[in-house]
Amino acid sequence: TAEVMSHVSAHFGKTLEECREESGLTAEIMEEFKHFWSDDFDIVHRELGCAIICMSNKFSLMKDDSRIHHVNMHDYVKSFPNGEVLAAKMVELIHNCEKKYDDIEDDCTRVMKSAACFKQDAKKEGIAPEVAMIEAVVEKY
Ligand code: B8M
Repeated sequence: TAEVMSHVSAHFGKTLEECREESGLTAEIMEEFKHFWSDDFDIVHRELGCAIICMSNKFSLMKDDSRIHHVNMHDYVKSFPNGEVLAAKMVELIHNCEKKYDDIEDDCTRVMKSAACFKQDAKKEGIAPEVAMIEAVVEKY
C-alpha cells in the first residue's frame, strides 16, 4: 500500500546524503529523496541511478550486478509496519522494470530507467505515496 511505501521511502531516503558525493547527484537535481514520488519530479538523470545503487548497497538490496536482491528486498520491505502486504508486489514491480531495461549496459542509467518505470507502475497500482505521507513518517527513522 501507499502507506507502507511511505515508510520504506522515508527510511531508504535517509541514506541519500551519504551517497550524494560518490553519485554526483547535486541538490539541484534532487533536494530530498521524498521528491522521487512527486508528479513534478522527472526521473531522467543518470546520477539518480548511481545514488539509488549506493543507497541500496547500504542495506544489501542489490546484487553485484546492480540488480535487485529478491530475498533481501522482500525482507527489507517486510520489516516495516504492515510490510508483508507490500513486499512481494514491490519485488515483482521492480523486477518487471529491470527486465525491460536489461540491455542497458551502464548500471546507473539502467537503474535510473528502472526506477522511473517502477514509479509509473506503482502509481498505476495505487501504491505510490504522496510526498506529504513521507513527510508524516520521516521523523520515525
Ligand atoms: C531499491 C529500492 C528501495 C525502495 C525505496 C523506495 C522507493 C524508491 C525507489 C527506487 C526504485 C528502485 C528501482 C531499482 C531498480 C534496480 O534495478
